[in-house]
Amino acid sequence: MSKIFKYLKPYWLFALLCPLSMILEVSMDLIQPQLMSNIVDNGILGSGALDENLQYVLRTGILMLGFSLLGCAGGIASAAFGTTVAQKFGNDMRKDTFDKVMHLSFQQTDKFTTGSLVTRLTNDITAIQQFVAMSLRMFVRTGMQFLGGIACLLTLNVNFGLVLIISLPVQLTVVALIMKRAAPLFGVVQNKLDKVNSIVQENVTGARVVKAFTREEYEIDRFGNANSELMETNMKVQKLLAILNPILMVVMNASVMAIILIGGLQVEAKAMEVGSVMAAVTYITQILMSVMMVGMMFQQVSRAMASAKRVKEVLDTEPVIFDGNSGAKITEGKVEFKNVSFAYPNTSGKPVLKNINLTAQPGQMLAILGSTGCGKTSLVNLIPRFYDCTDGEVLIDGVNVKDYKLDDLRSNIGVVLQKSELFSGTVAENIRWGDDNASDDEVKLAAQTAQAEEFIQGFTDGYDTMISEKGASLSGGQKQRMSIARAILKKPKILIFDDSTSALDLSTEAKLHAALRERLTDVTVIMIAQRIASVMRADKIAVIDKSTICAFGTHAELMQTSKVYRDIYYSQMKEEGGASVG
Ligand code: DCP
Ligand code: MG
Repeated sequence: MSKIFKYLKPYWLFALLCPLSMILEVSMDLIQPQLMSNIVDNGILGSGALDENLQYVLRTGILMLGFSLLGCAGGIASAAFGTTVAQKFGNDMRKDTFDKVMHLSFQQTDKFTTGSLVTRLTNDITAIQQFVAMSLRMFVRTGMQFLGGIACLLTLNVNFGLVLIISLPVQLTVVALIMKRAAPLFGVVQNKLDKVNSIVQENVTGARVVKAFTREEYEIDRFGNANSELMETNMKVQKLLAILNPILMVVMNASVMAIILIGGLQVEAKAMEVGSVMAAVTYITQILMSVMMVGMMFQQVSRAMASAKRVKEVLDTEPVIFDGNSGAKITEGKVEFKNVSFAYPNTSGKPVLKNINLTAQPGQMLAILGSTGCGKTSLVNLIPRFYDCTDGEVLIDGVNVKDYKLDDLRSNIGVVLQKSELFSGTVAENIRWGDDNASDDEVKLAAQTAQAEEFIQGFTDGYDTMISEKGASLSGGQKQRMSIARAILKKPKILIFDDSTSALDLSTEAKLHAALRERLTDVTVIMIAQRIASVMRADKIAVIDKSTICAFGTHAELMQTSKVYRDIYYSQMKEEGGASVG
C-alpha cells in the first residue's frame, strides 16, 4: 500500500481535486430529493392559489436543473482528475517495474518466469490503476452518499431509523461473507493468468519449432487446459459475486416497502407529508445502494491487493548482481579463472563446474572444447557476470570481476551468444547495437571482419535492409555473422564466441579466424566450439570433461598428451570424412 502512495505523491493535487469535485456532485444528488419533496408538498399539494403553486413548481424545478448541472460539472471534473492521476500513476509504475526487470540478474528472471513478468507488467498494473481511479472517486462518493443519506433520512423522520437498524446489518453481513470467500480467489486468478501467458509466449516465439515437430495439437491442449483452469477460477469468483447483488436487491426492496409503510402511518397521523415520504424512499435507496457499491469496491480492492503484491515482489527484488566499487578499469583484458566452481541456483546445488583454473591472454585465442552440456556456456557466462561463480574467483587484469562497475565490465566484453538474438530494424541498426556512434565505415569494417559484408551487399537495400523480428528473415549462419559483427563493432578488450560459428562452413570459418587474427591483435578471444576443426588453430585449447578442465595446450600438444582430445579428434575425422579436420 505504501508503494502505491509513493507513486501517487507527484499527482497529489489532482488526487485531491478528484474527491473534492466528487463532493460537489454528491451534495447536489443529496439536495435533489429534498427539492422534489418541496415541489410535491408546497407546489402540487400546496395550500395557495393555483397560479401561485405553479410558480413555485417552476421556480423549484429550475433550481433543481441548476443544481443538477452543477453536479454534472463536478462529476465530469472528478472523472477527469481521477483518470489523469490513474493513467500517470500507472505509467510511472510500469516504467519503474520495467526498469527493475531490465536490471534483474538471469537467475532472478528465471525464477519469476517470462510469462509472469509480462502479466505483472500489463494486467496487474492495469488492475491497480483501475483501483486508484475508482477509489479516488468511489470512496468519497459512497461514503458521502451513505452518511449524508442517513442524516437526510433521519431529519425527515426519526422513525425511519428503525428500517436502517434492521436492513444495514443484514446487508453488511451478506457483503462481508461473500467477500471473505472471494478475496483469496483473486490472487489465484492472476496466477492462472500467468500460466496462460507463459504458454502463449512460448508458442508464439517458438511457432516454427512447434510446426516443425507438428506439436500444434499438443500445445493447443496444453493451452486449453491452462485456459479452462483460468476460466474455472474466474467462474468461481463470478458465481459468488452473482448471488451478491440479487440478495442486496431483495433487502433494498423490503426496506423501501417498510419506509412506505412507516411513512404512510406518519402521514395518516399528520406527522409527515407525502412529499417527504417520497424523498425518504430515494434516500433509503441511496443508502443501501452505497452499501452495494462497497461490495463492488471490495471486489476491486481485493483484486488490486493481489496485483499490488505481485508488482511489489518485482519492485522489491534487489538485483543479486550489482556494481562493484573498486573503481578499477579494464586495461588489457587478461582473463583468469582461479579455483572456480559454479552451480545453478535451481538445480539443487549440483555443481556444473568444479575447480576451474584457466588463463586467457590478450592477443591470443583461447578455445574451449567439450561435449554438449558440459558447462562451456556456463563458464564464459561468469566473465560478464551473467551469473556469479559460487566458489573461487574470476579475475580480469588481476581484479575480481565483482569489483568492477557492471557497465565498465560489460562494455569491455563482447559476447556472441550461442543463440543469435537480432531485433527488428535495419542491418546497420542491428550492427550498431555494438556502438551507437560508429561511423558507416566502422560498421562496414566490422561486417567485413565478421565475413558478413558479402551477403549484406547481396541484399537489394544493402545495409538498409529491414530485418524482421528476431532476425527471422536471415539464415542461421547470416544471423551468427551479424551477431559477430555487432560484437566486434563494440571494440571490446575481451571477445567471447559461444559456439558462434557452428552454422558456418569451414572455409568461411577459416576466413573469419584469419580476419580476427589480423585485425584484433590485442584482444583476448575466447572461442567455444564443438568441432576440433574450428579450434585447432587457437593458441591454447582447454578441454572440459566431467565439470572440469581435463586437458590444456596447443593442438599438437593435446594430440600428444590427452586421450580425451585424441578420441574427439578421431571420432570427428571419421564423421567428416577426414578432409575437413586436417
Ligand atoms: N543448466 C542449468 N540451468 C541453466 C543453464 C544450464 O541447470 N540456466 C545446466 C544444463 C547443463 C549444465 O548446466 O547440464 C551446463 O550447461 P551449459 O549451457 O553450460 O552447457 P554447454 O554450453 O557446454 O552445452 P552446449 O554445447 O550444448 O551449449
Ligand atoms: Mg552452450
